[in-house]
Amino acid sequence: MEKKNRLILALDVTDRENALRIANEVSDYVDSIKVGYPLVLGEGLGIVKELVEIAPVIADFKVADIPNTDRLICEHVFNAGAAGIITHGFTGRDSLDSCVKVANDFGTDVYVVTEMSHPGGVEFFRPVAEDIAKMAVEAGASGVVAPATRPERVKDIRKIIGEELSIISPGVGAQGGSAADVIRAGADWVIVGRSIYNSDSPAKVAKKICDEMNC
Ligand code: 3DU
Repeated sequence: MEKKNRLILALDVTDRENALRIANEVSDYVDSIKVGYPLVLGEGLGIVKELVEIAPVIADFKVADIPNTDRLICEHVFNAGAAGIITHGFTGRDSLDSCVKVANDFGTDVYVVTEMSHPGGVEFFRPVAEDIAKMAVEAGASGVVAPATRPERVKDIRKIIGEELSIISPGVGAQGGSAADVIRAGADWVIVGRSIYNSDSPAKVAKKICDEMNC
């Protein structure tokens, strides 16, 4: 993904009309649009084909199954035009390898969740986050997902993954994280949803976040 604005829009609205309106409004300020279950269950995978006309799409399906099922999910998502997919890592190396193999065949990206950004993210993830980050490096993933709500953890994870992998970081705004702080801690991109799509002026908010990251 080309690093221009360091902002990824989390487009968790559930209808096509709003999705396309908001995506178009903020297209100058985002490097990518992340879609997940809310929008795809609302409108079908075809929405990805429409959104890629506006910006590259990352499919946040937090893929977490056996290798064969993971392969089938990745193939569908990349055939729909997504440039990247988010997977879990706790399912183990063989499952992650399966996703990375499909991504390599398509020339697309795999991002692995290390520790989640919500309060419950520390309950089970915290003890395994470093191991998952190491595995992401060894498996040849493109990057990891790490919490903007805990910039110190982003710093820890950056130390483990080095400079080659990217960190994409959700938790800015509605979850309390600061874009500038997490970029300073070592994230490459912030992922922002509600603060942008629930605003009366999505473009204004997106621009403000971009300005904040000029740090
Ligand atoms: O809190 P927001 O509305 O800015 O949205 C954050 C997005 O990032 C949302 O799509 C959520 O599903 C996703 N995400 C996390 O919030 C935390 C994670 O650890 C991983 C993904």
